Amino acid sequence: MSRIQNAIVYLVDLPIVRPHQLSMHTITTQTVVFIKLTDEEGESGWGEAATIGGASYEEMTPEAIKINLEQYFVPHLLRQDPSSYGKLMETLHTRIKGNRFAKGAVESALLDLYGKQVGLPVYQLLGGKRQNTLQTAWTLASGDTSKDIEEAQEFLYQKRHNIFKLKIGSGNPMENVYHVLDIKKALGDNVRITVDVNQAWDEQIANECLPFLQDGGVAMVEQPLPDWNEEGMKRLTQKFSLSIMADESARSIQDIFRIAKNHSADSISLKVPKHGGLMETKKAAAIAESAGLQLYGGTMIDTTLGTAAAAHIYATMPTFAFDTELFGPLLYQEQISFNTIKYENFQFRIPEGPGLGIEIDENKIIHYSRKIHL
Ligand code: MUC
Ligand code: MG
Repeated sequence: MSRIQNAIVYLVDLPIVRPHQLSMHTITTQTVVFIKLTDEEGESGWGEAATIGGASYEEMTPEAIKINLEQYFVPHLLRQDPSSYGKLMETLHTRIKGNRFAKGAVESALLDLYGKQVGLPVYQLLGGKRQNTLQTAWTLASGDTSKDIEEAQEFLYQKRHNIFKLKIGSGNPMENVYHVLDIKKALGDNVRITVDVNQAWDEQIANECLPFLQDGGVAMVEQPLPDWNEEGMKRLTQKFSLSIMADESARSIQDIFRIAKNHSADSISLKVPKHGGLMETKKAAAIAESAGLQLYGGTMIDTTLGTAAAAHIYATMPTFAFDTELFGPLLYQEQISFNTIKYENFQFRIPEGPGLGIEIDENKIIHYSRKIHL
């Protein structure tokens, strides 16, 4: 088997189509770290770590991910055989603390490379695909009610999305509740509306706002409380019938085990970077499933590459009660790949391999790479 001969890491700032407002940050360009592993035959495998707002979403900044990949990960990868991806990841998990986003990027690159070497799609390496398409939500986050309604109506008309997630962590909580209810009323009963608070409320605000959202037909609320407030999340889970979803509080598989054991959420948002790779994501889903928690196929607003990585692992899993939100590629002004992911009939198609099935446009990545050296 051809061994890894070279590794290169890019830090890339990619413009998006409109500002995307979260509780802690408004995204105008999305920063993504790419790693390319090349074998002795010249075949290459790619992985990415997309982050949101520097250090505002996760402790790991993109700059730190790049340096850590170069300094601490690459030495473990050079001259190694990508077919031992499981063992290689085990070495990284033992030798390097934390760094889940970086681990996720490396594992994707290893799987992409190995899949290309043996001519198989990644989903085939990880259990085989259970479905060819997955339904996917769009996030309305322009910060403006009428713009959001217009955007959603356009996507409904195009049959692109009929599930909409609203970011409501920024600004006055009650005004945001009315913003949600106005959108729900305007879009009618055939759409699913969910909300993401991104940790912005305390328990008292949650207790004030959630009855209105529940009565207004909102299906699920993502991370209403800060990630540390598991007791509060548990009380909300017991009190309300709409699904309380853990996102930022459900990072490691140990977090998910604790949430499952204490039933401190009804549902879990999965994300490949958050858990530290595709295989960890599958473990996370199994732990959640064992406690009857509902699953959601989340995103870090990944490019076509990260979206493909998520799609390959999600395709091998059981049902997603809340479907997925793999809309990332649609938010970027330009794609970093020659091929793209197909969205039609409210579904997107799992990319076919070999590897992740994404042909990277390296010149595009170089074009958007940050020019200042750290
Ligand atoms: C999050 O918290 O879910 C995913 C989609 C989106 O709009 O924001 C991200 C992060
Ligand atoms: Mg979230």
